[in-house]
Amino acid sequence: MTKVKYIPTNCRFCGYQCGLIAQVEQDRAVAVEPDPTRYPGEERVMRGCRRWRQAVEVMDHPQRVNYPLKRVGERGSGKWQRISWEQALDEIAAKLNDLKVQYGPETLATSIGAPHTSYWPLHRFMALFGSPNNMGIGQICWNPGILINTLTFGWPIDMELVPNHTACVLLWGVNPAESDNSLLWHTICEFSREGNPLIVVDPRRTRTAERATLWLPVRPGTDAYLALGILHVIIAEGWYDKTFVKTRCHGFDYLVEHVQSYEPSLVESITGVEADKIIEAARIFSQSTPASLLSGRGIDQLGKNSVPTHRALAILRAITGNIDMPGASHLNEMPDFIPEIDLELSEQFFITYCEKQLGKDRLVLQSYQGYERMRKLTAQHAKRLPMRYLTSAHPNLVWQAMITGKPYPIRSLIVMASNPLLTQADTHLVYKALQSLDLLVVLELFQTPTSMLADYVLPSAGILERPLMETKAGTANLAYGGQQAVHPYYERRPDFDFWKGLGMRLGQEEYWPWESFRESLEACLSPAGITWEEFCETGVYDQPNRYIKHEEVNPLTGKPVGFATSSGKVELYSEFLAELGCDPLPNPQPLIEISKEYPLQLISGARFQPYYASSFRQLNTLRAVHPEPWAEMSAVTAKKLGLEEGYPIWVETERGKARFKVKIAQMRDEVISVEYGWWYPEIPGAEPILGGLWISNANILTDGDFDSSDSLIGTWTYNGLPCRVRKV
Ligand SMILES: Nc1nc2c(c(=O)[nH]1)N[C@H]1C(S)=C(S)[C@@H](COP(=O)(O)OP(=O)(O)OC[C@H]3O[C@@H](n4cnc5c(=O)[nH]c(N)nc54)[C@H](O)[C@@H]3O)O[C@H]1N2
Ligand SMILES: Nc1nc2c(c(=O)[nH]1)N[C@H]1C(S)=C(S)[C@@H](COP(=O)(O)OP(=O)(O)OC[C@H]3O[C@@H](n4cnc5c(=O)[nH]c(N)nc54)[C@H](O)[C@@H]3O)O[C@H]1N2
Ligand code: SF4
Ligand SMILES: [Mo]
Repeated sequence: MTKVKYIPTNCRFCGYQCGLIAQVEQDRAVAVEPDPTRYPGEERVMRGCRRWRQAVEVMDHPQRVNYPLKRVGERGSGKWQRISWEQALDEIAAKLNDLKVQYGPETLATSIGAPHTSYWPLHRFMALFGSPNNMGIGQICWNPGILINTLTFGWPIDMELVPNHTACVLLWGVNPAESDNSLLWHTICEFSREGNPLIVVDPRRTRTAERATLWLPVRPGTDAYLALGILHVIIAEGWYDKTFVKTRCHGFDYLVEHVQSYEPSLVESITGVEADKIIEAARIFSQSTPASLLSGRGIDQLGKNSVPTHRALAILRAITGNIDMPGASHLNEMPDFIPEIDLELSEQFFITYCEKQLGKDRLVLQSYQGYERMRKLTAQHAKRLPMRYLTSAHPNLVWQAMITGKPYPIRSLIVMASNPLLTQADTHLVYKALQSLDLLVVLELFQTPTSMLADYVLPSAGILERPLMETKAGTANLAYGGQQAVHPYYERRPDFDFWKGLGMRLGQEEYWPWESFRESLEACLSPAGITWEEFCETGVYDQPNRYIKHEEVNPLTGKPVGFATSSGKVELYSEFLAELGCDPLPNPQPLIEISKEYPLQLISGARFQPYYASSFRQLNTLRAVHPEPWAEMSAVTAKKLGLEEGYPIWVETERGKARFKVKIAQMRDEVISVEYGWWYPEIPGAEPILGGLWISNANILTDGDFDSSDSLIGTWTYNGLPCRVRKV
């Protein structure tokens, strides 16, 4: 009789890593069930999620990559030869060595995406190899909030929603109903069911906005005006927290003067949000204590307007006294375990590569100099941000360097857990860049349009096959994860093994002391005083939050510690930015104007279930739920364009065109919202089709141009792009 084991493990189809129990027979997973005893400890999360049920199907899916593959024939021809891991690693290491000798270490770039896997082994390898050219999506995901909150409050903050305590929730450019089937979303649902004030700022009446007591359908890209309008009302009415402003905020007088002109009527004319709704939002948010604010990609992807919007929202939190208050927000702490920055080794080695960072002379924050400046602030409270995400290369400059060889040649790329042909801006540019390379290596679970162009595709161990430990990149004292349920199937390996294997071949032996990924995680946890087994039991390491830390007394000075900023206070007026010659107060930047030719505004990538970016289109069960890509528009807009629900259309921008089906939705008029990440794994995977890459891919329509992106962080624009629509 075969022995059946039930192993506590985790889902890995999104960042939450919910607890699962895997039923395992002879080292094969045969079934999975939610494990509500482990993180996140909530049955509702998994009940509402379709993905985890596919865990067993994914293990043996016919399109999984199971063995190391080497390209034979032309790039993209779809002809592969199976080779051993040893051969793959030897050949890749040798080629990288040759390229390094010829062009310098900066000739190697890497590409990462959303947090699908542990990225620190890649960062560690790159630090030791000597290249600054890791690119990700930080400029339009995560970094704007992290950097702006740090320079305003001295460290990143998390929003908090505490049942029966939080009095108001404001969701700004975020749609957890589709993007975040987490405990937070279920708590928001309950909060709104109980009749509490929920304000949602979004051009679309999303499933999140449907629950709102007040929906502000802002014109895409004009959020900074709206936030300044709300600040204007709060200040004019005297609705701010006078004690907190007086004792803990810097530059209130400048702010008062700055927001004076943002009268609700003016703001209405720019944002399209009615003046009385602006006043109502200001009143509710400021008069409810504690009030909680969460923002999302809606404002992280506004090009030059992302920074002023984040700054205005940080100020809104501050003058209403919602900083480091239970039920409003928590100013995070450094981890007890080894923080990401030390795993990366980036501090130790950055001198060897920071000079080569592309675009460093323009980027005030998202650069090594920027990092150094921020570190001077956070060091006051003995904190260090992770370096590699916050200094990652601007993708547009990397693609250009591949194609033109300027300012120096980038001849090789290793792609891990990302699919840049679908998820980076300007697919034509990315395609041209990938085609130009001497070496393209892709670490993947599945064949994707990106991997189809590779020289080597290496099989990664995914869900159920590898240990997990995620942290908020070392910006908080929280880690979660657990053990693998089975050994990797076929010849798949954890991504860590690839980086270690390559490092061992390239002179990095002393920096890879751990036998396995699991051993490295164990070492990482040890300063926190917990073993790997203890960690796996609950699936989480965290500590009770401390609040109002700015009032704690420093025993050396006898004074409150305040905030780790230039002034020691919350910087409404940013001395830090002023010193760098940047706007110390939030100033909205000119919008990308629509024209006669492109009269509509495009949102290129709002989230939707059951997919995650370009992932999961190959899973039939999920595909049946959502078989085709939609372009949403209001009934008024559709009528004006002569369209009806279900019509196939081309959405066009200056960059190109992509095909979608019309879906009538409640949203602002004159706005089109297309789904992103669409390709067709069922279509043959060779050139020129590349899995249907060129049909409905939203990033054919976008542009990540460096010079027109924001000069602090390098944020480009995904929301509010001029576009037009044509019937197919
Ligand atoms: N137009 C537009 N573009 C956008 C956005 C937008 O809103 N609009 N959003 C941007 C944002 S915020 C993000 S985060 C990015 C997301 O961009 P990506 O992270 O590139 O998106 P995914 O499609 O999730 O690609 C992940 C790939 O990793 C593979 N994978 C999963 N787990 C593992 C693993 O453990 N190891 C390895 N080696 N591979 C694994 C999956 O099979 C999948 O092919 O897209 C960005 N692009
Ligand atoms: N199902 C699913 N879940 C995901 C992902 C996925 O691809 N699919 N991706 C994951 C990743 S990588 C991320 S970063 C998160 C993102 O999570 P969210 O931030 O929730 O993601 P989005 O849906 O892109 O954006 C939120 C909202 O911003 C609105 N918006 C667009 N333009 C504007 C604007 O100009 N102003 C304002 N105020 N709002 C605007 C959109 O209509 C959208 O409803 O989700 C994660 N979860
Ligand atoms: S929310 Fe769903 S997809 Fe994400 S980890 Fe949990 S079960 Fe998996
Ligand atoms: Mo993201």
